[in-house]
Amino acid sequence: MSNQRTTVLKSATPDLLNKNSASISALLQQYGCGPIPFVGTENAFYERHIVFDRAIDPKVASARERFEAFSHSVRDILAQRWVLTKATYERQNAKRIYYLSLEFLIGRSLANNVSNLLLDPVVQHAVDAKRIDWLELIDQEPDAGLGNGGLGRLAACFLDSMATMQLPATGYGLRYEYGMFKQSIVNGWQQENADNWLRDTDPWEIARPHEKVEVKLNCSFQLRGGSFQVVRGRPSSLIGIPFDRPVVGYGGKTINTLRLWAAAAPDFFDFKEFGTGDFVGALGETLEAESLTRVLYPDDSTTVGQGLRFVQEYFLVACSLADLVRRFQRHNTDWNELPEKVAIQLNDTHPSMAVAELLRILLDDAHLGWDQAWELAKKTLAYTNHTLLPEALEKWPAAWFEILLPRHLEIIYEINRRLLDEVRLRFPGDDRRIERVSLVEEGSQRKIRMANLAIVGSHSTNGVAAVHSKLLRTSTVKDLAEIFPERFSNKTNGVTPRRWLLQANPALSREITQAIGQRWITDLSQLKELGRFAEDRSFREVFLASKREAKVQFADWLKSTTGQIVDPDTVFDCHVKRIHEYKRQLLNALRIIVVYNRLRSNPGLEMTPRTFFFAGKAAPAYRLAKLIIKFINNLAETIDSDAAVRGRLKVVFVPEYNVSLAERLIPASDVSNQISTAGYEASGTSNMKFMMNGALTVGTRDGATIEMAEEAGEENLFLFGLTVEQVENSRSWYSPYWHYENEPETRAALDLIFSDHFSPNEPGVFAPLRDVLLTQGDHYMHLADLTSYCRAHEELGALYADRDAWARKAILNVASSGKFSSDRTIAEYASEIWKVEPCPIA
Ligand code: 26W
Repeated sequence: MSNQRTTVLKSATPDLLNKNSASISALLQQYGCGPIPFVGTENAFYERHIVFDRAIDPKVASARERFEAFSHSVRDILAQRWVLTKATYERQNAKRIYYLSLEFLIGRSLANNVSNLLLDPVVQHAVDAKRIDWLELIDQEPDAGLGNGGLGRLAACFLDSMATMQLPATGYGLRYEYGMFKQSIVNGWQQENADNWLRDTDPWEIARPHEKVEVKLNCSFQLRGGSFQVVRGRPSSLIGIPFDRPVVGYGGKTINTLRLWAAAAPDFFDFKEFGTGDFVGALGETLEAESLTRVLYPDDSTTVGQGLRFVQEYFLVACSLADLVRRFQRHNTDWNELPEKVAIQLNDTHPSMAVAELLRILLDDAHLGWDQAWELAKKTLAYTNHTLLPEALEKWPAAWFEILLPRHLEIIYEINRRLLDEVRLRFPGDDRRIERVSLVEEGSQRKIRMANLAIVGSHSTNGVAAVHSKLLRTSTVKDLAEIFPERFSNKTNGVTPRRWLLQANPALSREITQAIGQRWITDLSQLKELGRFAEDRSFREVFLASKREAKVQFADWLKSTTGQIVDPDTVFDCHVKRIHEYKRQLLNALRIIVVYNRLRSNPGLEMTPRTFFFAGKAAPAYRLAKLIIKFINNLAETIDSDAAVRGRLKVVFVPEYNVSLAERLIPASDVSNQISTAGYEASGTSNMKFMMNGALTVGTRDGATIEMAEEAGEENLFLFGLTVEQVENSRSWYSPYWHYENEPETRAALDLIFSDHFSPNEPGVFAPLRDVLLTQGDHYMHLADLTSYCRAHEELGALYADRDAWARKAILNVASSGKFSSDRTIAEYASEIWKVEPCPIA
């Protein structure tokens, strides 16, 4: 760890407030805040909001009303601190971080804010005094599901770390009225339902209409028959209304802001149309503008090339840059200072139009010359890549820029002209190279390569795990990395230990704190102190007991919400993430079928009873992913109705995977499956959450799992399968048929699927699985890894039977998970990319 980074980490660790203080006024005093009017007594802590906001008797308040009142009371406590945070940043004119992301997968906020504000004793007091059902109360809050998966959740973890480390950071995103769709399962199939998460008012957001910004476009839009149509050549504007959400750092010292933009029509009203009686027509304008931020795109793996998404991306960029430039100009007069005062991080290419937009502002609004504008823009911007999948790399038709943003297209062409001139100079005659690095992809339809734009137009490009960063540099954008080698680096992902350990797993957290004190909460490297407790028998016992407590709790929750019954004395073996071929839920299913076959043919076989949990959503248009869900559900049903394996094998597909479900399931897991085809999972972050919570990993050498094994020692994980190099080298000759023909268990598993054993009433429904696993060549090499996966599975089962040995390994995993705190990741971004320092609230 570099010295600089250590400094950022250390100075950023807040002095913990006195956790035992049960008095609000004492806490407020510690925060340096004055008293809150009307909070005379502890009893009035939340009741006053029921009385004054709702004008009802607290005795008759519904659970939802109690949730709102409670949240408002918590907001009261952070409000002054929030104001103070903003005032400090302004006064100090501190260098700011702006994290631009189309996704923030926040989850719930109440329990998180209570915990980060150290309010647990106050809440406990109110809950006891008023006999509140706390679990029912927090259950009233919908998950803020403004993201698809890993990338969106990473953004949320980063916000938590930046606030905890007292870094002056703002998140910028979109206020989708509908978040990630809700998943239900009907006859085994996924069904999507709208996630109307803002149906009831959200206590955490504050609209700031007076800080609205105007976004100018070169065309207009019409909503016709439910689809969005472009009207060319009729310039229009949209208004962005900011909605702010507090981001509470642990210890409650810094409260940063997540600013989400909602689209609205300009304020003017067409009186002429109104006068002629077309009242509805005039209002139509409003409707069309607002539909822009109506819904999150539920696709995490393909760029479906939807025009509305293109406009969403520009809208986020234009609103955020206008806002941050306005703030910069309030305190600075010299544009040359921009990179000293502003660091903008682009979360994937989704906001990469920021390159062209910032140049437009510097050229057209600030009237700088090209060279100066170009240098300033590059120094201000930085880009993170999250995927190597070619189908997920964004490319937008040049024609769309022409219609909507002709000035931006002009700027992009000028960037490209200068880039290609430079490349021609350095590599004379290398036309193929010119073709590859160009920002423009020629073809039947000209396209702009957004990753190339982000790399060329910024000073930093990073991947999210060592192996991913290396592949990015040496393969995906090799030519650009050769031209700008100094721009490339790795920043291995992390997750916030506050949400994912302290709050999600109170039983284990308690034992950790008992053993090593509470410093781990803001300095996760402290967990290494747990290492010596692996040899402590009594610690192993309390460790196993805490795992069992989490399993029982999960089993109870599952029963009460879905009716499914699982046995906490079986191994909880989990595979939870978006459903995608490369993540290989099918490989897991094949392994289960192999085990199923063994038990059926050998009823006396000794085997630790297992419960396999799957959860995850499929992109609505991804047909094979949806078929995989159907297959897992049919597999579950077949196994349930087969007396031969009852009590020894169970498969459960838990619907509606979201942050709250992850918080419940991960602490209850014994085994974490991280089994992507090597080279395809950029990092993974649930792998880290499982590790922290004492699950053992069975996984391939991919993404950050490689680094987890480096930290814990390979002997403490169950790694299997082809490596990145082996996958690459065997591509040309790999044939799934070889495995089908030479491995009896592989063949038997596949034949069982093909025989409609899992679909007796729907013959042929799983035929596409034969295509993908055999006929079409098994691109993700499921069959190549099945045998070694089954072997890892057996070793794992044997170890589980030895409770002591299992506990030892699990404890060593927890002790080795310190690197995977997002605090460490953010410390690296802060010192190596952003060059920002903590700005403690004075
Ligand atoms: C344009 C459609 C689209 C939308 C989202 C394409 C790609 C994405 C994301 C890049 C998908 C994503 O969430 N990637 C995940 O990012 C995590 C955080 O870095 C990594 O841990 C995961 O490995 C990576 O799949």
